[in-house]
Amino acid sequence: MDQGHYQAFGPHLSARVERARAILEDTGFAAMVLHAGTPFRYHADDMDAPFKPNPHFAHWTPMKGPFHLLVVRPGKRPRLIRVAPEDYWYEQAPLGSPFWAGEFDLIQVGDEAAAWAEAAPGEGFAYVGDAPARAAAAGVPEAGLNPEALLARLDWDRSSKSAYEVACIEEAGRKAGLGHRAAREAFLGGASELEIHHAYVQATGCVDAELPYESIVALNPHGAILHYTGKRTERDGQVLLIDAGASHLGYASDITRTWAREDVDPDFQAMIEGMDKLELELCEMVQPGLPYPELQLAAHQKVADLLFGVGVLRLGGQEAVSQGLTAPFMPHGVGHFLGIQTHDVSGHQKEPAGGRVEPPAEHPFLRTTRTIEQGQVFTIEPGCYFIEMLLRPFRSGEKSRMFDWEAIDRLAPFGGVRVEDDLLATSYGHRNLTRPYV
Ligand SMILES: [Mn+2]
Repeated sequence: MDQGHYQAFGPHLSARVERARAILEDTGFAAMVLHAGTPFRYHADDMDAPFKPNPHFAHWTPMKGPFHLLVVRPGKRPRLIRVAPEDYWYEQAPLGSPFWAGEFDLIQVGDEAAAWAEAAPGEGFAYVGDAPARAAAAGVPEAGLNPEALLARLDWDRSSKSAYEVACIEEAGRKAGLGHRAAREAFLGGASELEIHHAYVQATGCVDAELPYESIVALNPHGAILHYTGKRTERDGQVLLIDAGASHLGYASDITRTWAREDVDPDFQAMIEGMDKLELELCEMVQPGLPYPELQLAAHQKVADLLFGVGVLRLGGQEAVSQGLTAPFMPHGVGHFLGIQTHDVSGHQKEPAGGRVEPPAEHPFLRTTRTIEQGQVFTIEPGCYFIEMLLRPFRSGEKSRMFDWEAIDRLAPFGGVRVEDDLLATSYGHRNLTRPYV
């Protein structure tokens, strides 16, 4: 990563400090403690799940690991209390001198109790984290434990990305792009899903636990299982649907590509090419002021035309959408906010203070109902699948004749198609953060 990226951290943190001052004042708190979090331990086990920090903590610092506390008090430098135990079971890498450390009043302690003693919360404090009982015991008043009004404001702020955050997401996209290209080579060489997955992680330089989500590596009909994570060992697929991202300094990328070998059914090949084209057309629509749900409606109309073009539907355009004919083929939302979380917060939030805008009744899985604004980062990911449980109700009855069932049964063994990129909304329109890399 270039030096400019590191330099962008200072303004990112200054913005956090400035925003926190306004938010604390508006919500009536004197200070807040952001908690990195507590490892999640499996029930009746002595093992923890892979640790993910509290995203509100990660918004301030890319410091890894649990238990750290960040004390934010207007007028003072943010105080970062790092818990660095002596331990021989797990690696305790020394902090070193990361580029971000100079922005904090940083101290290190040996355990969680010492961190809380250093934080010394009291009257007027708010706490944001997964251990409210621990925070209350340390002195955070009841009204300050994950207060809804404060969380709504913090969530809303996270939907507008700083230049530093955009650079992190783009770097995560560059890494994922390396993985996607290696995965494609492995697929074309006849590899199994597991081998393709290994090619992916090798090329990104990430172990599985560092990926922002469990990769979907689906050959043939597995592509129609939307969150297929099986990675079975069948090889020589004709179609690969791969949905995989990477992480950089706590920020995620999220990319999907669908590749086919030359011996695939030409109509399925046409679906892949058509999906790629329509996805780029949806990306072209992105600009400030556009309500995100319009992308969902446009995606359905374009998918209708695609299915009509390859002969799967006997009707295209808005007429097909109105009759609900595309619903079984694209049963998910066209995208979601992206950032520290793969499905980032506040997609349904009405305003900074909170509230919720529900998605349209016909599109219950649409993850953002916001109007596009400069600084937002989100995915665009139209798809089209042959999912028997969703198609079955149409096989008989009035609407059955709108479908070419011979074509559907011929194409279903190839699974489905999805194409996904990560978009930044800019003042002039948008920038595609992932296309340059795969
Ligand atoms: Mn996605």
